[in-house]
Amino acid sequence: MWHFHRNILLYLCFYVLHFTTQNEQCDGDSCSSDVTTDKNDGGWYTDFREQVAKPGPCNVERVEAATLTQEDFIKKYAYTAPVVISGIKYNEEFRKMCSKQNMLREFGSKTIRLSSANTYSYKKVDVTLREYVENILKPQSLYTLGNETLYWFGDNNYTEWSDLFEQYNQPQWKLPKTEGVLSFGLAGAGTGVPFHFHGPGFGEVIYGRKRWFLTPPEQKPSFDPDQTTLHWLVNNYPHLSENEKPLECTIGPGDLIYFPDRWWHGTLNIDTSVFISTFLGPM
Ligand SMILES: O=C(O)CCC(=O)C(=O)O
Repeated sequence: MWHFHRNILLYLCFYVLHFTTQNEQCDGDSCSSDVTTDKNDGGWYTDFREQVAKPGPCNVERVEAATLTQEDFIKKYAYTAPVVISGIKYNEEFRKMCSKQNMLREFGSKTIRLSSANTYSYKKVDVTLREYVENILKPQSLYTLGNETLYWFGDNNYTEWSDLFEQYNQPQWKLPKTEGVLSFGLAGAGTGVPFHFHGPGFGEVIYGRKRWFLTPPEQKPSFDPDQTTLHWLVNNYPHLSENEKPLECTIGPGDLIYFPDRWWHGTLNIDTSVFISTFLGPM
């Protein structure tokens, strides 16, 4: 009888411990415990057993949206350093539109184009949003190659999805002579895009959490372009010296990350995540 009660007690302790600590997990010295999974997850719930990777430390500079002027953005970050801007409040309507229920109701039968989650995104597959959500959107397995993992990010049809895109307010900080092109996505826990680079841009998480890794243009990270970010995190990251480690930050709803031109970046979704990037290109 005592064994029976003891087992129940141990089981309860495990659950209490798990639920009080799961948003404070981190790798490294400082935790991203301030970035938590919002209880209001828009229906994109991620069970803790599906969280195959943890949030990490945040050593990218963080500033409050309300205190960052356009002038400071240009002076301190636009051409030189990434920054995480917190407290973005102007996309609440867009956020409501991205709830699972609303997206399936409004866009479930529309076609989306999935890309393989490797650096050069070769493979493209067209499916309906409903098919993706019900049958393809899954936590990443450590053993699946990036080029065998299908990820929805970009290749958006702005005409068919105009109701959604028109609702998104682009970041208020501007780079002279550039304009933003939007790229919207939804992906499972543990998925992400391995290291790559292109022009400057912003990434915003609408639901879920996303861990970003960044290195300057001259510091190419060591990675296999066909392996997933999760594979890199488990197999390469722990062996990096402090000098080789990328900058990183885990961002959640209300955070916006900016990456300058040609900075290497890789991403890893901690939860099932809805996200949107604004790529800045010449006008
Ligand atoms: O959000 C992601 O997972 C990919 C974002 C990205 O790589 C980009 O914005 O260039």
